[in-house]
Amino acid sequence: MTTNSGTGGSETRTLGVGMVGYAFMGRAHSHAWRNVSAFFDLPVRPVLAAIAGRSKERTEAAAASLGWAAVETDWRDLINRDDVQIVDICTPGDSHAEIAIAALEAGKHVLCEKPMANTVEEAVAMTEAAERAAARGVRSMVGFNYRRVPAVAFARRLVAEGRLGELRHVRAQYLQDWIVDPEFPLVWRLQKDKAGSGALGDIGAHIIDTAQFITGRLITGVSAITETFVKERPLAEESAGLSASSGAAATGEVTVDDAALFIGRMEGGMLASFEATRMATGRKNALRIEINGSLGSLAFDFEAMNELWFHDHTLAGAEGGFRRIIVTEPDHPYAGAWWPPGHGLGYDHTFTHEAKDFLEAIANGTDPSPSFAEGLRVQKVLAAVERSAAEGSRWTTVEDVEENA
Ligand code: SOE
Repeated sequence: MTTNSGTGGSETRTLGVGMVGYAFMGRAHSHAWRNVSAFFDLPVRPVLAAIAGRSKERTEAAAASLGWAAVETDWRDLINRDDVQIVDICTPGDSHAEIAIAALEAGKHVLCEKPMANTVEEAVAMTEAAERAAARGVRSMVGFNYRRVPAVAFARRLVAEGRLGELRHVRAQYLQDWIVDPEFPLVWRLQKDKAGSGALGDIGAHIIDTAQFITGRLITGVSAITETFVKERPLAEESAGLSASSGAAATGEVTVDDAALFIGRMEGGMLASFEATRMATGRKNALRIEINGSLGSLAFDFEAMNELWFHDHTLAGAEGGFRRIIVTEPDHPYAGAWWPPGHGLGYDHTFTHEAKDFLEAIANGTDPSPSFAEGLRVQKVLAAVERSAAEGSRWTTVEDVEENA
């Protein structure tokens, strides 16, 4: 951590951030690092020190538009910079393990995008590296940003306060439609070697984490089906030039799932159902979750992310029913730092909240959540889903995955 003398004798501690990758997630994270100190009163201030990407030209352009001070074309040079104390990994999953482990060993705090890794083996190695690093005061966290939606964090609070009573059901969905068109190209998210899995790891991981986060219960076993509806797609621009011959449009095989559905059991006797799909026409980013308990229920849909629906089953029947809570009050999680009640937040705020929580944990010397160990647990559920689907929906427990990892 560096200490800079501010004006007027006041001192501001700063932490240099080095980010790897600059596409969608890189842009979202840059925005968060830039504005977090303006809205939250933090013990440390992040500095956008350097950004890494393979193409010098594109990385320089990204640095200029996103506000990064320096550019590296090799992530190894980024993690070795003296002005970088936090490494923020926003690359496809196939590079997470290598970068995260090297950064932790170099003594850098690590924020890693989800899903944490492409395999359980990688996630185990990352978790072991994180535990060794934590013993030296080096922190790590997985970027499950939807935990930081105020309504989701508030749902967890209501559950923890016992307002739902004994928990019985989780019904979770993550519905998108951005690859419905069969002409949509074979981008990295549709390639198993780069992304690990398809809708399952990309968006299914979010609902697994969200369900476990709100309820405080882990998923213990699953029975799953997956499907790839569009099996061949035009090659994406960067690879098309390599294999297109004669003028005929080159296509490639989609090696991941378009949709993954599974039922599961959670700790404490809960039953759960999950659906992750990129083929739900008309649904753009519908992360939805409903939880039913003996004393009430909660329902959330990210497409109306400032709202949480709560049914209090202790009220007389005539007064019962779901009521809408607009989660923008000063005593709602995160909300007080922003606008007056009713002036809603958006997707970008979830990343700002993530940056805030990570910076506070580093400054206060506490372990941030979701830890790499929590990310590993999600990874094991993803593996259980894949294994179950490959074996005709056979019931598969997290323990099965641990035994034959
Ligand atoms: C693409 O499906 C994607 O960008 C995910 O990768 C993100 O994690 C999710 O927040 C939105 O959708």
